[in-house]
Amino acid sequence: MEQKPRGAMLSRRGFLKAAAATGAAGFAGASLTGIAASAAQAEPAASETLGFTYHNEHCLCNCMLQCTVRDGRLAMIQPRENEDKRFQNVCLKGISEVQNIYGDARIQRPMKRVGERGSGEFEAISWDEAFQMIAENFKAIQDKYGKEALWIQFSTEASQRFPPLLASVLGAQAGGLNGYDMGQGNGQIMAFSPWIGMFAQNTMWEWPEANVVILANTNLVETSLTWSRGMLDAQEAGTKFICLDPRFSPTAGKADQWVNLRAGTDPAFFLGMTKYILDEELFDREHVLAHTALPFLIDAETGACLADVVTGTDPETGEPVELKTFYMWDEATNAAVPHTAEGAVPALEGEFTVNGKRYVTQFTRLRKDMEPYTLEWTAETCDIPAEMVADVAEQYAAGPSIIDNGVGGIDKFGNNDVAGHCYALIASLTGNYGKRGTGCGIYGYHVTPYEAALGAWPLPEGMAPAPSPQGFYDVVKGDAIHGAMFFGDIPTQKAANWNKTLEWLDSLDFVCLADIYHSSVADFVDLVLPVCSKFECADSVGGIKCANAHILANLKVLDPLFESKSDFYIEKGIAEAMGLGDLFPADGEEYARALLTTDDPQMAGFTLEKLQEAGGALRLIGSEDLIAPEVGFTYGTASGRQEPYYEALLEFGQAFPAWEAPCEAYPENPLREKYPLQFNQARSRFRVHSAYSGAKWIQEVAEPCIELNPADAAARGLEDGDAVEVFNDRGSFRTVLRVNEAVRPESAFMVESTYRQYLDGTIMQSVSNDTLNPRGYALPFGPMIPYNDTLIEIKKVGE
Ligand SMILES: Nc1nc2c(c(=O)[nH]1)N[C@H]1C(S)=C(S)[C@@H](COP(=O)(O)OP(=O)(O)OC[C@H]3O[C@@H](n4cnc5c(=O)[nH]c(N)nc54)[C@H](O)[C@@H]3O)O[C@H]1N2
Ligand SMILES: Nc1nc2c(c(=O)[nH]1)N[C@H]1C(S)=C(S)[C@@H](COP(=O)(O)OP(=O)(O)OC[C@H]3O[C@@H](n4cnc5c(=O)[nH]c(N)nc54)[C@H](O)[C@@H]3O)O[C@H]1N2
Ligand code: SF4
Ligand SMILES: [Mo]
Repeated sequence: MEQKPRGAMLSRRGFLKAAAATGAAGFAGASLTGIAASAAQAEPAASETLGFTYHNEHCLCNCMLQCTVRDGRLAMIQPRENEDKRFQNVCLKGISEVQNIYGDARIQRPMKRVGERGSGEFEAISWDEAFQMIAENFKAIQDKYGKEALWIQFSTEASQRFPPLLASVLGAQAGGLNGYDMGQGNGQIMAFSPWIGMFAQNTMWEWPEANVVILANTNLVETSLTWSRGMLDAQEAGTKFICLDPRFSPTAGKADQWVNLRAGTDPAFFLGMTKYILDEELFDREHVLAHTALPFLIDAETGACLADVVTGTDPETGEPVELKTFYMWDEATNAAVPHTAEGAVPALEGEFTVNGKRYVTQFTRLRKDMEPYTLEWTAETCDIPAEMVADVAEQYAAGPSIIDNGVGGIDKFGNNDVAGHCYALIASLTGNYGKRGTGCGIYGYHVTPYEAALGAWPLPEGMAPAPSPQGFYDVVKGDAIHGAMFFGDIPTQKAANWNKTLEWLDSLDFVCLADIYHSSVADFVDLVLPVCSKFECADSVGGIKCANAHILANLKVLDPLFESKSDFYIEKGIAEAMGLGDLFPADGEEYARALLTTDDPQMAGFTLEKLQEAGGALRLIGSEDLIAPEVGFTYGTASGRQEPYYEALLEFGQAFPAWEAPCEAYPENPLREKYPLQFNQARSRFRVHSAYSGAKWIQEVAEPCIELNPADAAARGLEDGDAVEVFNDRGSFRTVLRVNEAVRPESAFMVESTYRQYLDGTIMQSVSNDTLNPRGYALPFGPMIPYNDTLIEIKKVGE
């Protein structure tokens, strides 16, 4: 998941909160004792040592691990003792690392491609040769085409140890917008102020204060594995969970109510709820008048807001800002008055004439815009009973209610922002935003309100990556890039339609991959480099990060296995070969100390030694309370109110959210005759994206497969266990079929991103849709890749 907005939002608040906490003792001392006690209990034998590290970021858990090394080999993983049991976690994947890090899927040495792209023919070379080869190619490309013609991108998981430096040092492009995970955020963000609105502003620990939590597009119990306790605890406290999912997911199984809507129709469901809430007068009139822009006047014809604009100064940044005064209709004086006018009696609905022009309130327009979305229309569009829509609307409106959206499902459809916009609208309308037990956004990931501001490694002034105006999804469609280095498999993941991406890869002068595992793209690059896992370091420390209200250290458990090196030493090796090695820290310790040098009071007195003594984790000072401060009713929007009417989107017909069908996977698409199945792709508790695809113990319980409803399998003469080909006009891949009633008819389900060696040499991304919604470019996080907005057909291999 993209982290920038979360950091940007949390660092300020976390900072303020820490500053306010006086004399609160950190957890560090206490956890020290805990670690010592647990180590004593474990009574390591003479040949055993204990080491500590943190684990995956991209399962959203960052578990702190205690690792036992026996006779030089990783032998046991346990959760690190923690005073706060919410942070004492491990899962099957973590435990099974004792097998996985030695597993077959590890890249073991630098390898240069000698055969055709995709042939998998490589020859081992030395690190010196590898660094020389990279240096020569990088230099040639940058000399010929300019510095920015080189693309150096880290996958999220690969960037979790030391912050990357190489793209800055070389002035290369480092990757622009994400293209995933932020689609619903695109639609929510503007209602509650810039840079707030993608992640919920409060945390899941507040869920017990809600009567209802709607889980939309999230399979929380698998994709926020260790935080699913937040759901179960709230359920025990009486909170009701309603899960919207076309599939009977594990989360739907744990929820109190399941809405099995058709994929891609979440906006329709919420629009139907909104119309019902308006018709039945279930909205919160007082809240709407006091805290939203819905009473504001807009031009009855054009929809433009009646407003005065002046330029003021942002009190925090000192930057000039546009300040807007909107107008409401005051029923006391029968005149338009500024929205800030004291003592006004604003009209919620109606048409009024101001200076000879006709104006209506936003609310009046809302009623009109929602007219098409009757219960019957909603029921038909979502393929669910009309009563279900009315029932969920009543429960939600009664409140206090929360919408927890994940970033799967609709986020991977062309109409994702409309869904997010719907959440913002319905929350504003029913008073379910601002007060305790209410809210919307992503909760599964962001489980604490704290984020510390780590220090940085100082580079010479102005040394930064080249501006990267495009996301990877656009770069692969152009010819601006001539060489690339990927830390982690970017190409098969960050763009849909693999065959097009492959054409782009073929057009490059040089491509290099640094990865721990033999991920799918490995066979298509010129040079493959072995990276060590988070259990292995050349120095005593290999990474420092902030997560889960702690500063975490990736401490040495083992020396790097095989011939692997850390990403840091690979970057440094390349820089040295290019004569730029002096710009890098000498070693891990020096980098770690730079990151721990900060004036953030939450980290006061934190040193590498203290982290080592404490078993690789120190609780941020003043971070005991995981419930965020009440969100309240003042926002950074133009009016300071909740603003679910997006004037900026008038040109797209989306000032209020309006139904828009998915771009490919909609029922009436004539393409359905050829490709009748919608392709639902999600994540699972058995993997972290592609990671663990090659883990033997995991493979025993979770082999890659595509799942079909029994009716769809029977209609194609397919049986459980058949080898199948999945295809459309973009491409195809092969896998095994499993029949599962949990899958909605007319769709197929698969966990994304298995390595191609487990898909008979094919790539799942071959079929996915790369058509971007042009509106995306006008939205804060850019366009999103509609992976799930994909139609496919399935047949037996060889038929
Ligand atoms: N274990 C593990 N955890 C992870 C990850 C991982 O790889 N492994 N990856 C992390 C990352 S980067 C992400 S993006 C998150 C994603 O995690 P989530 O936000 O939970 O998203 P998904 O798992 O993609 O899909 C969630 C559910 O949406 C359902 N769905 C599909 N289409 C629709 C639809 O149109 N409407 C609705 N309402 N539901 C639909 C799917 O059936 C699925 O059950 O997980 C994170 N957590
Ligand atoms: N078809 C389809 N495609 C999708 C999605 C989908 O639903 N369907 N989902 C999208 C989403 S939401 C996301 S977040 C992305 C995620 O997909 P990825 O970007 O692949 O996920 P990550 O877990 O960030 O990165 C994984 C890669 O980094 C490597 N890696 C792990 N740790 C390290 C390390 O320390 N160093 C180095 N050098 N490499 C390391 C792994 O082996 C793997 O190659 O996929 C997107 N792509
Ligand atoms: S993979 Fe498992 S052990 Fe590792 S961080 Fe995620 S939940 Fe924790
Ligand atoms: Mo993601």
